[in-house]
Amino acid sequence: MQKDKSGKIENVVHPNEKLVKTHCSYCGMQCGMNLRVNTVSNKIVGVEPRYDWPVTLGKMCPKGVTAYQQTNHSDRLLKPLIRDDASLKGTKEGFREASWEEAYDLITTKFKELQTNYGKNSLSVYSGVSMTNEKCYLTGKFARVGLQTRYIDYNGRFCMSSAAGGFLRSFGVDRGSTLPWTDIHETDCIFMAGSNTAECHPTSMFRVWAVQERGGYLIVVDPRETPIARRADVHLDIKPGTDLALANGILNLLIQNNYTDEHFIKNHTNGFEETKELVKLFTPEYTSEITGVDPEKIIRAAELYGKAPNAIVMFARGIEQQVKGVDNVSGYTNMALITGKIGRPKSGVATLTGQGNGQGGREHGQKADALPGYRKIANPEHVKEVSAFWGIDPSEMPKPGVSAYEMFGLMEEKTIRGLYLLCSNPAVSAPNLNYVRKVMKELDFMVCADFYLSESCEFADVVLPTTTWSEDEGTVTNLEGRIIKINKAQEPVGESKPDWQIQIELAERLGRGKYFSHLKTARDVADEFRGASKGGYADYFGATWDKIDKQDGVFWPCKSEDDPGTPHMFLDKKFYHPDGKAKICALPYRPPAEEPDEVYPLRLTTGRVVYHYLSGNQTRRIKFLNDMCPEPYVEVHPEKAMEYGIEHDEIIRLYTRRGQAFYKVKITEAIRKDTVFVPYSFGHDESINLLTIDALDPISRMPEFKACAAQIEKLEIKKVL
Ligand SMILES: Nc1nc2c(c(=O)[nH]1)N[C@H]1C(S)=C(S)[C@@H](COP(=O)(O)OP(=O)(O)OC[C@H]3O[C@@H](n4cnc5c(=O)[nH]c(N)nc54)[C@H](O)[C@@H]3O)O[C@H]1N2
Ligand SMILES: Nc1nc2c(c(=O)[nH]1)N[C@H]1C(S)=C(S)[C@@H](COP(=O)(O)OP(=O)(O)OC[C@H]3O[C@@H](n4cnc5c(=O)[nH]c(N)nc54)[C@H](O)[C@@H]3O)O[C@H]1N2
Ligand code: SF4
Ligand SMILES: [Mo]
Repeated sequence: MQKDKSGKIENVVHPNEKLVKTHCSYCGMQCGMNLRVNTVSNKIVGVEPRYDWPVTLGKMCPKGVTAYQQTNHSDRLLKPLIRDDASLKGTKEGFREASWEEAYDLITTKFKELQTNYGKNSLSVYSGVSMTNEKCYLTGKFARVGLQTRYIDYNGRFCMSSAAGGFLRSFGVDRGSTLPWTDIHETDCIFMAGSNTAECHPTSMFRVWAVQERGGYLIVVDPRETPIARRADVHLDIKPGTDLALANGILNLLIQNNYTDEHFIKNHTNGFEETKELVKLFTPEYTSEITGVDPEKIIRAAELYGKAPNAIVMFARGIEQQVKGVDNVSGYTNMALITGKIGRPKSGVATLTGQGNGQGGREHGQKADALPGYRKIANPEHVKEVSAFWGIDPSEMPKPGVSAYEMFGLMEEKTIRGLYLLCSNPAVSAPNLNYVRKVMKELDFMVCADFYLSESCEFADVVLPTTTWSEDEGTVTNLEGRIIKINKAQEPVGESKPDWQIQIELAERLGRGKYFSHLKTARDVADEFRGASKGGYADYFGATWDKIDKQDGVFWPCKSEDDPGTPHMFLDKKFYHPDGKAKICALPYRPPAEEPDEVYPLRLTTGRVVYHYLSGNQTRRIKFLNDMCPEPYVEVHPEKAMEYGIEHDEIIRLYTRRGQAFYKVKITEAIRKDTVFVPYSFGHDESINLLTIDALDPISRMPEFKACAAQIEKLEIKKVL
């Protein structure tokens, strides 16, 4: 780093190196980075932050600064793998290297065989959103036009689907943030629920701290005293799974104390009166009874939010991964709608989108019910539009499928017999893993595309080596709704290929080449993809790569070449429901699917640590990150530890109705006494998802990762892990 004459920070370019402008491979922040590429070896050798990237201004977290080490890592899959010995399914053993031709031949034969014997819908696609928009779009087309199956869904079901459901209900549109991140530090109050922001979106923190430094306020809702909770003005230390009661309690106080915006409510919303009636029940005392939060704190939080001239309601998986995740989202969104703190700069609502392309990846047809541009398969007009674009007859468009977790149910009953898994590691990340692993093992035929041999690859018959984000180009939509450009820094390692290329080559072999063969480059896919989104409400048509480059990204909707995009949503106070009004939702409280009882008296919640990413398949291979956090642990409050007679670092058995695992105890005051927490980024016997519950939200079909009943057993004979 160096400063130019005006004091602006600039990146240094080292001799024999070039910098390739791109973004981090991991979370929805998509921090700006330059990959350093040696111009002699043409290999990635390091990283420098991008000081000129307006969202993150040169900031990066420990995962980001080591992300470049993925590309040339010795664990990279260099050639396709074929399993000859089916009895070894579920282990790393029994694979041999093969050529692409052999792998394609086997996949084509098996897929055709299954579809001939059991129908088109016997195949399924399970995808992820660490991929570019172009790849996500093509995966949807590959499933519906290439494989002609209705069964496609993706890992956003475990991640963003409750936020999506809540926003669709409240606003009629699902863009994760109603305002750009560059507004955050200028607001007067942040209400942050169920987000461990400092560990999961660390490069947002300078904007959050700036609010407090300017005299504004920070309210945090979390059962744990996370780093952001520690510095909050009010920390509402909630019992896991009870957010809806808290949201209703706060709404009641906002109404009783006249913090409402009558004009906004009357002209731009529906549903206020019913909601007002419903939340009357939620006095501070009653709310406290359900949530375990001190009533005084609830009153203080409502007052701070109510009084703030501008405020932003933010949330993440803590409130969304519940059986009432959609209701929680609408419940907290109600706060902004009744106070009119939305549809203007510095005020609004935002979910902290999880994966790198968690936003874009849910808009372009990888969801069981969706087509490009966020169109709906259940809508005949939408089917007509997309069919015409793809050149198929509307009658050929498969019907809506089922959600990611529900696909395992169909696999168990043999409705689905074949799986093409890409960009996800459900053998670690799905709930109730004993069941999921058993079902994956029993599949007739499974393909897994990844760049490392993940725990899920262990169940595959064929493993296909894909490229990392640094070996291909395309666009990603960050947590603001800003479409940004990922650039290629290096040629693919070994024989790995980008996912889009693999799908085109497979479609050709399956006899569906006429719908795919015109696509030769990532740019061709990008141009088709922009066209496919045109006219949908997630319209990317005007977001050309040139414009993205010139404008530091383009916020959707962006409908035409001369449309600059939409950083702030609803500035015209027009919501996307047919009458242009937002919906204030009256939402009765209901408890989590499983409440603690005598046998399972603890509340188990799960989540993340700063050093690992999701299932950990990428970050557990990076030495620095693994050194910092080599194994999972269970957080227990000191009083609870005393009750069980267990000590720090002692290994205990943690169990629920579904499974068990052994963890080291981490005694910490930064958790509620009735709650235990385990990070989920670890495989095999260490996976906390062996214990989690598979209860789903009725609307989003999101599993309740954040709350179930558990028990600890102190081991008589000390165990060494
Ligand atoms: N370091 C790191 N960063 C990441 C990721 C990662 O794996 N590692 N993953 C990315 C992805 S895909 C995602 S989805 C995001 C997730 O980002 P977050 O949602 O911030 O992460 P989590 O740890 O899942 O959960 C957040 C918090 O919810 C709290 N919580 C648990 N139960 C409840 C509850 O009932 N109510 C409330 N209010 N809070 C509760 C937990 O104590 C936890 O502190 O992070 C992204 N960033
Ligand atoms: N208990 C518990 N479980 C959870 C959660 C929780 O909070 N608690 N959170 C849930 C959430 S929010 C999420 S997002 C899920 C995520 O869970 P997963 O979907 O399993 O996420 P990843 O670990 O990112 O898996 C992505 C896999 O694809 C590979 N990969 C990365 N990029 C590409 C690519 O471009 N192409 C291909 N083909 N492969 C690629 C990676 O190496 C990795 O093996 O976990 C969910 N599970
Ligand atoms: S905050 Fe997210 S995008 Fe930024 S460096 Fe860390 S993991 Fe990467
Ligand atoms: Mo996520």
